[in-house]
Amino acid sequence: QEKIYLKDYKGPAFSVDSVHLDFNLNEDFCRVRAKSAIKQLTAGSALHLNGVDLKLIAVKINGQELQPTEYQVTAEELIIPSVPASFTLEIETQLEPQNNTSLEGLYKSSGIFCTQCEAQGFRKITYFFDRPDVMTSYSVTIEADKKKYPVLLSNGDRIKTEDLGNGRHKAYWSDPHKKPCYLFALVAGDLGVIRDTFTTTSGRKVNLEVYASHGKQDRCWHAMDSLKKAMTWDQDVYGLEYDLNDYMIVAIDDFNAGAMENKGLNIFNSRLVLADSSSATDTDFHSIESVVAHEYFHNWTGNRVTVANWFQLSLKEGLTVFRDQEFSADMTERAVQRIEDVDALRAGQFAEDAGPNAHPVRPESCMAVDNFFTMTIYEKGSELIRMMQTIVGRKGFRKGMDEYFRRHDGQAVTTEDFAAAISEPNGKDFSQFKRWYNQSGTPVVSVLEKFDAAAGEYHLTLEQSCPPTPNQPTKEPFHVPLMMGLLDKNGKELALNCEHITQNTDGKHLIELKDHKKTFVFKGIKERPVLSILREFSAPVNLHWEASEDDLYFLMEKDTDSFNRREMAQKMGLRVLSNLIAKARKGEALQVDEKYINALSAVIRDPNIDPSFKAKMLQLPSYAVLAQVEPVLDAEAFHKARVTVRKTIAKMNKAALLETYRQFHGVEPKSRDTKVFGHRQLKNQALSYLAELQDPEILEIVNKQYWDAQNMTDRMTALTILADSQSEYREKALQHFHDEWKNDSVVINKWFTAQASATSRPDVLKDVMALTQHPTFNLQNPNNVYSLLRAFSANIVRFNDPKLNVYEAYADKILEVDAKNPQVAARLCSAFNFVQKLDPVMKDKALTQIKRMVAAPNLSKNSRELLQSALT
Ligand code: BAL
Ligand code: ZN
Repeated sequence: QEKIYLKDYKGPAFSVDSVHLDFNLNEDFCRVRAKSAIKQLTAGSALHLNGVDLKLIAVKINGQELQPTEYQVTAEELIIPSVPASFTLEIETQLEPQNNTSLEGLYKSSGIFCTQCEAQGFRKITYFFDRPDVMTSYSVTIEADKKKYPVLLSNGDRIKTEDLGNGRHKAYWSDPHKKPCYLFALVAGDLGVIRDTFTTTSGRKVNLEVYASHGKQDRCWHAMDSLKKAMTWDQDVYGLEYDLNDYMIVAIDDFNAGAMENKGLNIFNSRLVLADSSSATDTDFHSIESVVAHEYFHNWTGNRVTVANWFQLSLKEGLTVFRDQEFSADMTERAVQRIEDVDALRAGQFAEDAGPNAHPVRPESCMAVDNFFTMTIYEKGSELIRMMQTIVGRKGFRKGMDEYFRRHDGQAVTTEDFAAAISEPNGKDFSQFKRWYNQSGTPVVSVLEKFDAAAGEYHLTLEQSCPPTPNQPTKEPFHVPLMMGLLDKNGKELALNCEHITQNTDGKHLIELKDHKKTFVFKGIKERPVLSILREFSAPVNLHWEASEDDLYFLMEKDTDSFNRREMAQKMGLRVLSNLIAKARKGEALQVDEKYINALSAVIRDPNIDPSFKAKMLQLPSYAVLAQVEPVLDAEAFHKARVTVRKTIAKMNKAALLETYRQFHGVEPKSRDTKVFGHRQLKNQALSYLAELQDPEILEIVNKQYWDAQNMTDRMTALTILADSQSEYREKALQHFHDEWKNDSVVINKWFTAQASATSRPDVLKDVMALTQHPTFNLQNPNNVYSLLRAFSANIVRFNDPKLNVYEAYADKILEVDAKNPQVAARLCSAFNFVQKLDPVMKDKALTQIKRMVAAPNLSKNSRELLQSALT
């Protein structure tokens, strides 16, 4: 299997003025007729059209059917060596959507026909230029049985629907905006719908529709509200309006990813649409709001301006993640949102960047384009956009975005084009900054401080480096924007008198580190200041800073930057945990540092800290972060250390935690206000700390919360605690949850995850494998696979249990999934990202399984690419 390279990219040799697609949908086959108006851009070019798993029925040029000698069909292409300069091409293909288990192209989910074309699914529908830089206008007709498929949808404007008189009907759609084929969509089925309208600033009345299976309409209103909020926000913040008369969202049960931004017809995984307070947690509501917004924002960043080739994926994904993160920050609490985004970046993307599949935000090569949908492209990509905004300020960034649309609306462009549109109107030079797009790995910035009392000078030396990553042994220095401040002993901001420090248009003080090493001198400093650096996590770097404990505790309490207050709590938490892990590995007794416990106890008892922020302050560093910073991934030692700290905190604060719990428990249980969300988060966190005590009195409270819960957040918190216990209440609660939700394809996934995530139970592997055989589990449903198998691999403690043969059982499942659905299998492969961190025995076990999978004869290129790299 061959790699493709960015350096080989060539623009298209043909353009397509328009395409008409006619679908004839039946139970056992689907006929597709595609009629395109094509022009040669490079004279004498042979026509190469992409197509996979298609049965070709006929090819016509200008109405004349071609003889088989006039074209060639390979496993991946239809080639017509000689074509006129301008011509009409008609292609008829036949597909079997009912047998399409890859969930790419046209397939069936619970009796509904639907499509997923990004990245390369369109080639499973018809032979076409399946590349994003060929943009054309589409008209579509869909014919199907009227009773079984009353709803027939595609992109753009609804033209009409005809009753064909024979029990069948036909819908006509036309999309006025040119688009690449990855944005094509079709849905046909018997669906329920809710409707609303939105009037844009310039007066366009847009019909909004959210479709889901019958009986689920009541759970669609939150998605509808989120859509309207997103439409308003994009007008207010970027002056961007919607450009069609209809905006449709369809919820589908079997969907590889989260959602898809097809023009005017978003198709969503139903877990990211359906929600009410009895079936969805606060976190679900939040995710739905942010993903609905994300897909909506793509209408401009992705659809109106798209990517020239898939190596540029971050052009639209990084930018759109950045936009959805900013939207969420405006809808909720900015500091808390930033903490959550950075936690996710660190746990997932930093691990990816340190593992065998590290790649640049703009990659140079790949085997499977679908493997580009990574946290590096999305989340690190978003950080790159954020750094640009930090450097030019918000106003400057808006000016750059306006320029981006002025230059590139209707085009397929590159990350270079984006950087130019932001930097040029702001008079900034981004030539060094662009290294962030080409160099993989998480840079390290080391901090060295010196205070010269006699001269009244504070010297800050910053040195950057970046560890080697696949194909990139050495790196050039990055352009790193570091937001910073200096505090006096009372926590007051000091005036910064330093010639190299800049203030952006938002009033934030910035060091723009461009050199490998540089010392910044601050003058007029009378007392040793306390440094606060990397405020708001202004760059995706690892900071190496041996700050004193006193300074860390001081900043935890007093920093004016909320992000850094919590960051210092994490930093202290890591020091404490690392110390305990080292002791656990030597078999020594574990005792938690008293100062640390006192600091966290003070946080618990401080009535002036906002509850949602307090919940973040009290979180210990995750296992995923420990796995990165520790030299060896020793699951047992990690678990011992973390549980010891949590237990000690609970023991020292039992009364205060119970008080917190009682203060907020049962208050406004149905409210979805951000404030109430924060209260619930804090009181449930108090409960989960208390549960570490394994005290019968506490378990009774947990059990009561399960049975009395008036919302899913409370119910799931209790179930998750019970599922990880040996409590007598465990089985009854799990059975009840199962019986209640076994027929609900979305909610039952929570039941899988609760069991797969248990860290203290020794037999999680047995539980998980038994669940794969459970009647409610379907290995062909991506949500089932993710919520059970992927959740299990994220359970670092049990997944890497040296006493069990987890890797072998997991590899069996990857192979089973891979045979049906390569994209889903590939997502499971990241479980082996930490292989280099394992001790020799465990590493050997993991590598044996990786080799076994790579040797499997029919392994997909998606899984092969990810696994193979772990061996090199
Ligand atoms: N384009 C794939 C789904 C998303 O990122 O919106
Ligand atoms: Zn996206």
